[in-house]
Amino acid sequence: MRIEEANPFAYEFALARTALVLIDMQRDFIEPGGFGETLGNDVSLLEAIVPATKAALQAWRNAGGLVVHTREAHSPDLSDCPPAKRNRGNPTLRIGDEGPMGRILVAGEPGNQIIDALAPVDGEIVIDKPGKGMFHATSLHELLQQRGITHLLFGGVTTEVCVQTSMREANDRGYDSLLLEDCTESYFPAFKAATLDMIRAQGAIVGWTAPSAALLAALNNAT
Ligand code: TIU
Repeated sequence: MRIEEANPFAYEFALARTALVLIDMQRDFIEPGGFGETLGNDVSLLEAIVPATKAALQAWRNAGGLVVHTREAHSPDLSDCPPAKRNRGNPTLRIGDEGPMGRILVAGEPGNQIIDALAPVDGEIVIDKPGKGMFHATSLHELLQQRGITHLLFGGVTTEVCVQTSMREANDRGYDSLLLEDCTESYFPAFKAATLDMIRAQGAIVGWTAPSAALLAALNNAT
């Protein structure tokens, strides 16, 4: 398959070798009362990408593509949360503190669940990651290698933090990655715009970007 409209040039992928990766579409970042809000952010901005992300997920599922969901999640004893991460800044609640949706950024808590609209279904990979990047301290690279995955389509939040970190990690591991422009968002619109630019600069130094409609069209044309 080929996404002609991708930037900085056309992106080619084989369905069987490609995974759709949705980064951290969890209540902690998207709903009030979670980690995103404790850091001082207006979380309402992030909701806007849910319809396009849901449509891309549905089309990808219909095509039979592999789906990966990640969650930024720490174990309840916080043994995988470095003090530097927990203690930085001046949030209203820190990682592990009790908040309105349970303990902040802790696995299994209500706030740590992926939002209902994008909830994983049987057969999809769900990765709890203690870092910003999806390969740090996870088994994801091995799981993708076992399945012969070479290409990754990304959506999720936030663009310049967990999404960009994961794309850079993927780049160094040899994956060809494309970020779906309307399926990712930041609390800072200028940071989203800058991230899209820096990903595709210098001849796709990190990867490609494209609107999700271009992916849907490629999938439609293939059937
Ligand atoms: N704060 C922020 O923009 N993001 C994060 O802390 N994690 C993710 O991006 N998932």
